[in-house]
Amino acid sequence: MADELDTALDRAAELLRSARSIAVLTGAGVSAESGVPTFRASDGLWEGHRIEDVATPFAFQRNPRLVWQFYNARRANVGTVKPNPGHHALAKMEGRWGENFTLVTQNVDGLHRAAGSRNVLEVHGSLYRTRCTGCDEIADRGLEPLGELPTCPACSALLRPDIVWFHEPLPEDVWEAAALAAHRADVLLVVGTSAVVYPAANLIPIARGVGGAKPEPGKVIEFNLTPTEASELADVGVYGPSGQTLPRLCERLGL
Ligand code: BV8
Ligand code: ZN
Repeated sequence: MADELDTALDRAAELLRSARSIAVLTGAGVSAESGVPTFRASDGLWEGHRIEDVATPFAFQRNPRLVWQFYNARRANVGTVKPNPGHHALAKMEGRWGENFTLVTQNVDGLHRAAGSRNVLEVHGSLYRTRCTGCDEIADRGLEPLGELPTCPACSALLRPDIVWFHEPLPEDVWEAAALAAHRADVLLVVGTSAVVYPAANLIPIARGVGGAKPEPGKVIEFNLTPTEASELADVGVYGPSGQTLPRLCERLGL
């Protein structure tokens, strides 16, 4: 098995050496080794909740107290964790490619920025931010516990997490930038995502230039524990914990 992983890492490094522009799509798996639970655990529950009960606008309308309980618990968890070597490896790669390196994350835990990544597109929002249901004010509130039903200091309306729930559109400008980065990418790294949530998962066919949208199809390299929905679109599959495989990739790149 080890030599299969070595071969995949060699191939991945070879593709990256000649890459001018790189995009990355990360999901919960890149934060797993930091102690942040992933979404699709075996029981289909998410921290003991059904997604419909805590991550949709209807859930918030129906029971904002439960939704805030869920998000305050995740904010508290993220306050106790730190980036793992996988996050740091991606920050190192950005140092090498500069503004030709765009990191698109579905994660809301802020760990990429904490590891030093700068060009980060949070397509599903962030646990650090709240949005006002009255005046739309968006504020970074750190990870301090927010009360059971936090209200807006400006207009006293109920605050909500600045998170994209299911059935909600992604922030237009962030999505446009992510799709452009994938379109321009010579190589897309797909790290720690089951690639089942849309439109984020569309970045993979966009990077490949499906439908002849690109003169040269981009190469896709998957970093995961196991093959996923994205695997058939991947040129290379690097299977192992990303906290170990990404640093080994950086070693091969001399970073
Ligand atoms: C939209 C914020 C339309 C919440 C999230 C049917 C009904 C309703 C909707 C739909 C439907 N069919 C399709 C849809 C659309 C829906 C969707 O895609 N649903 C899926 C589930 C079928 N999408 C939406 O609703 C989107 N909005 O479509 O709006 C619209 C358009 C215009 C105008 C109005 C409306 C919104 C999607 C965003 C939802 N919000 N997050 C929160 O986080 O609190 S999504 C949620 O899932 C997280 O963001 C998470 O990142 C994301 C994806 O999950 P993953 O990150 O991939 O995590 P997962 O656990 O699944 O996988 C972990 C992977 O890591 C695994 O592969 C594992 O093997 C690997 N791994 C584990 N450990 C490691 C590892 N890999 C490496 N190393 C390790 N150590
Ligand atoms: Zn307000």
